[in-house]
Amino acid sequence: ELKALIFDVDGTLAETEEQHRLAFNAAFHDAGLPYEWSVDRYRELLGVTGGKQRMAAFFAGVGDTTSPAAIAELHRAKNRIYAEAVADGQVRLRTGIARLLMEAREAGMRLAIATTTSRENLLALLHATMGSAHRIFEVMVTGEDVAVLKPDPEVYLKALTQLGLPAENCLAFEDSAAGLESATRAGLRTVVTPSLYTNHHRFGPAALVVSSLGEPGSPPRVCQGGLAP
Ligand code: XBP
Ligand code: MG
Repeated sequence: ELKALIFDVDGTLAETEEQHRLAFNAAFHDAGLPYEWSVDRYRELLGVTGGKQRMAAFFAGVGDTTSPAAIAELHRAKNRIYAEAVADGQVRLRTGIARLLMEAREAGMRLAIATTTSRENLLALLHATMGSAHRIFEVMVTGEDVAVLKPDPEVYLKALTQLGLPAENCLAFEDSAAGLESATRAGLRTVVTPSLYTNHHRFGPAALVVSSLGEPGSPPRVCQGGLAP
């Protein structure tokens, strides 16, 4: 019996990675660093989950010896820029997400989040896209709440613990191979909606791979709490 849905955030609830990429580049520029990540470069760099870890791997790769403290500060600057763009409405929920969340709630399903990003970035996105309706998520486990990021299963295992449900009563939603691996290793069945930056990944263990969770152009439904289309 299906009792809860657990959602990844970046790439799944919304196409956020382009805004993350632009924010990384703006942070590099503001710090006077000569780096600019192209779309193709960022595609590869996403193999490292976690923005700070991604920066550190990139710096190591180009022989840049910027200190971990300086990398952490750069990442904070990047997140300030990202949050501003999100608050400014630069990111929208992916097709079908708003309707799925509402219909799941109406059907008595519980909703949770399992993400690599920070709580601050998560809340910025949820506030901007669904206002107070983000309270429909009963459980939110972020990258700050785990010792090891995806593809490790920790974030999904924590979400299951907080829901108090076994994996067989839940369904995960992901957009990346690392996310799918994380959910699968937590024992979850997973629906994958590949995103702009992950559509070249392999999704072998997925229960289902679909291009989106709704029909493009389907009319948004207005509901209590103001969930945006
Ligand atoms: C998303 C990520 C994140 C974002 C940037 O993974 O890997 O690192 O790119 O976020 P997932 P931060 O969708 O699997 O959770 O810079 O905040 O880490
Ligand atoms: Mg993702």
